[in-house]
Amino acid sequence: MISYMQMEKEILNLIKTSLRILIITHVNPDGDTLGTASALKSYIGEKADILIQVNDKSLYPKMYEFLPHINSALNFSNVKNEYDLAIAVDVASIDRMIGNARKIFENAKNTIVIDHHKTNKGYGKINYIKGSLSSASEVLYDLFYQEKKEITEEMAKGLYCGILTDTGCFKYENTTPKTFKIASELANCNINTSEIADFCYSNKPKNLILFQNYLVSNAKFRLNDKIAYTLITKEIISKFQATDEFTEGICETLRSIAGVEIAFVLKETDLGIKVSIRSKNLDATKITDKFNGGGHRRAAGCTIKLKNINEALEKLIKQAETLL
Ligand SMILES: [Mn+2]
Repeated sequence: MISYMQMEKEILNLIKTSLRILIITHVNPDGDTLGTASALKSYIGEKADILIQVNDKSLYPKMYEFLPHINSALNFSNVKNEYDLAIAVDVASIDRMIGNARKIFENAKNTIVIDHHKTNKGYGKINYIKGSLSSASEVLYDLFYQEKKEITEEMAKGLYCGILTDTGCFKYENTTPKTFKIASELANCNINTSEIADFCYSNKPKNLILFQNYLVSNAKFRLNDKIAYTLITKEIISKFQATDEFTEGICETLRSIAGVEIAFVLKETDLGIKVSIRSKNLDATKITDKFNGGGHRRAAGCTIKLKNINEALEKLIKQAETLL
């Protein structure tokens, strides 16, 4: 095992010596993967591109378009295989890279993984993974700190967005004194923190709110209300013309109910039933481990290879009962 310090040196060196660099975000991109990618591109400059794993620009979560460079990011239809360094940010496993993203990553001469998922086993040449940090953005801040490079306003915007969204506005238990300290440093870089919060949280499509309210009012409960869940069928998705970003936050709402220990959101997809889990005190990865998923103690996910959503639900509840 090489030390973090050695890794930091090697990463900074690879960034300097590589000619073409591709920064890759995870599928269903969120504020952390996009914020980290944006900040890293701001740092590297011209010779780096960002790949967001969608077929077309209309599928980016629109609220994050305020981030520098996200508007000009590549997608599956216009990315070329011409990079000598590929950097995955916030991508917990190589399975979170699909289509040509994975091919380009595997073909690159050098590969770096920058992440904070405890379940990340490391699939790059350099695996800069810090499982105790709140967000990939916090990990990237550590790298910049080592370089003793001044954080520009552009870089700060991305890093702050990643930290804000992955800590649920500094509410989750991944928020440490160090997180606040970094947030304070970033706030000193001339960014407008209240405006960033508005972009992330007060800028949602109308249909998203209607869709989420529908799902919350159709939530069901088990085990004396310790388990809460809601089911997203293909029918509901088409009724509200819901994109992936529409489901963000529903599971947190269910978990926020008094007495609920664990919340599930199940969604029908072509690959099977996609599951999000949020918990209060239980280790959610103990459930997702059974289905080849991953994540964090209080926020995890997996895809159950079944067609029937109710069948998948019963499997999950059975696992949850063993923990409760
Ligand atoms: Mn993250």
